[in-house]
Order: sequence, then structure tokens, then C-alpha cells
Amino acid sequence: MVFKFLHLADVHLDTAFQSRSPQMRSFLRASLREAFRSAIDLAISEDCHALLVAGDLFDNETLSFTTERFLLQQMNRLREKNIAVFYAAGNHDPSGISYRAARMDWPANVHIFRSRRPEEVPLSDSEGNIRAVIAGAGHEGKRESENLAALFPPAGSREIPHIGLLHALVTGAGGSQDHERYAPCTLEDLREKGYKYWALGHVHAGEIISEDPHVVYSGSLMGRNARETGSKGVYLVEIHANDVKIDFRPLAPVRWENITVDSLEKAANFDDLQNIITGSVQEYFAGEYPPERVFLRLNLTGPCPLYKELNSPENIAVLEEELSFALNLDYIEIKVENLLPPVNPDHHRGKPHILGALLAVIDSVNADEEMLLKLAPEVLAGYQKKGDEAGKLLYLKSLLAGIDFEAAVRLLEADKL
Ligand SMILES: [Mn+2]
Repeated sequence: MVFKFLHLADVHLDTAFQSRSPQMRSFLRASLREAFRSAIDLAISEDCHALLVAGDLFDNETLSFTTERFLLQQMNRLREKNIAVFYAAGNHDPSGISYRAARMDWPANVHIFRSRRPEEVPLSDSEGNIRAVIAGAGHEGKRESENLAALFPPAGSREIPHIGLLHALVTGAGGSQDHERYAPCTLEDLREKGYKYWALGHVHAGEIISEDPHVVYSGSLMGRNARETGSKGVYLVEIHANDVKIDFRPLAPVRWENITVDSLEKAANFDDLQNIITGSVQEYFAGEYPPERVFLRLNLTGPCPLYKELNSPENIAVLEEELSFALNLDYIEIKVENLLPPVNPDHHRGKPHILGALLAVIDSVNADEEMLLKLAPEVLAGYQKKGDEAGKLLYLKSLLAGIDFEAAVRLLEADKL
């Protein structure tokens, strides 16, 4: 028997989008709903047996009446097509009695894994044969600190596929450092259960952590800021006996990209600046924009003669506007925190002034490893290994990288930069 389902997670319907303008906020919220509606469309058009939601379907504090109604309508569309929904609560939509998920009027096809104690729910076909067993557990509160995965029962049967559904942090997964350690577990905790597929939520980057068995973060359904870049969507999964086929389907109407431009040394005026940036962005996309609406964060970094001008919010706003027009992008935000004044330490080396002398000291320490070890403090914050002199030297040199530049910026008067 075949079991076909969609795995999605981290939709975060009605994200606050606090730092955005009211117009942008409502656009992004509408885009999240659009992405979710597309997932429902896909589950229906692909004749899925189930939709698996691995938590953070919405943000408990900010879910509006309109979106609550929208969500229930979408679940009802699945009910009309006989598609089951399995939903394991996450830390943003916990299932405890005082939270929204517990009080909503979910249609009968929706099974919510509310308890942090895992339970197993069989899914049968019209003749009563068990197609699959979904094992899931939910976050009852906002800060689940226990390893919930460890409590899951091992798969009893080899014939019937067992699917795990959980919002959890698998330690060591890519992007896991960006997320809170809620319901932490190891890959081994999941592997040893004998399940065919683990549908996970929490890490927004999305990752196939293992293929035997499949342990998968679907990632956020839509990127919500410049840290969640690239194509976003769901996994369409088909399990037939021992064969597990998974297919990523992009669904988000919006896609974030994050581009760093660090070649601004020659940007002497506004036109130069625009030309360099548009060139870099076009190169990044290699002449072909993705099909989604692109939201772009531009990080301007490194030395730039327009350093001071780019400190003005008004100038940034004009640059953002002109660039989005020139590049035909829906939205651009520019970050200049890592921009530097156009200093070249080489121009000051060997000169008879304080900066010249300081640069000479820096250069001599850089070239003299014995001296460097002698100057290093006993305890180093970032390097604790004992007895590894080569490693310690590498670490010390990494600390010195760019210090000549730093010295020049600090010692030169602003108008001489
Ligand atoms: Mn999340």
C-alpha cells in the first residue's frame, strides 16, 4: 500500500513583522497565507492521504480572527477531500489549554498532537486497512526543554510505515545554531526508532539530515526575513513498502536573497555606486531572476569613498528606491554596518609618524612568532587547547588580521580618511 503525504512546518501565519511598515506587514502576511493555500492546493491535486504539519503553524500571540478563519477554511477544504491532517504543536503555537490552538474549532479531519507524551495514530484506507502510523508529540508550552524524541515508541511493525512528527532541535543540524534549544534531541534518538520518515519542524533553513531513514526539516514554508533565503516550500513524500520518495516543491510566492557587495573602493559618486551594485546583483543572478518575487538584502561592506554619505538614512532610502527600479526587484533593503572608510594602511607604512610606527610594530609582531606567543595572554577566550602551539599561533594570527586597517582608521583624523 502507498502512503502519500505533504510535510510542511514553520508557516508562522500572522508573524508580527514588527520592524516593517504597515503596508509591507500586510503584504507579507498575505504572502504567508498564499503559500499555505498553495500547500493545500497541492495536497488536493496530488491526491495526498495526509498533510503533516510539524509545528509553528501560526504565531500564538498575533494570530488574527481573519487568519484563524482562513486556517480553518483551508483545513475544511482537506476534510471535503478526505485528506487527514496531523499537526504537532510547536513552541510558537503551543497546545496548552491557555493557548489558541487548544481553543480553535478544528474540523474532524485534523488530529492535533497536543501532549508532550508521544501518541500513535493509525491512518486507514476505506476498507479499514492501516496505511501508516503517525507518531507525534506536541509542545504544551513555549519553552519545552526536554528531549521529546526519546519518549517516542519504537516502530512495532516493519510492514506498516511509521512516521514521526515533531517540532524539535536536532543538535548539529545545519542552521540549528540559529534556533532555541527546544525539545533537543540527537539524530541517533530518531534513527533508533525504526521509522520510515521523520517530519520535523523548528529549523527554518530546511535540511535533509539523513536519508536512511529519512529525517527531514522541511524548513519554513516562506522565508520571513533575509536570514531565510532561497526557494521555500514543502516535501511531497511517497512511501511504498521500503521505498521512500521525497520531492521538494517550492510554494512560497516570495523569496529572500542576501547579497554582499564588497567592491566599492572605486565608488566615487552616486552613479558609480549604483553601477557597481547593479553589476554585482546581476552577476549573482547570472542574468536569470528566480520565478518568485525577490526580496533582497544588500550588505555593503569594505572600504568605500562614500562611507559618510551612506551613513544618512535619507541617502539609503533613495539608493534603495533607485536600485529596486533599476533591478526590477520588489523590495530592497540596504545594510551599511560593515562599510568602512576608504583607508589604505600601505600609504602610511614606513612614514615618520605615530601611525607609521604603530604599523611597523604590528608588522614585526606578525612576522615574529616567538614574540607573538610571548605577548599573548595566558588565557585566551577563543582558544583553550593546551600544548598545540601551531594551532595557538593560527588563532593569534587570526586575531591580528585587519588590525593594521583598524589602527589606521582609529589614528587618522576623519577628514584624512
Ligand atoms: Mn519556527
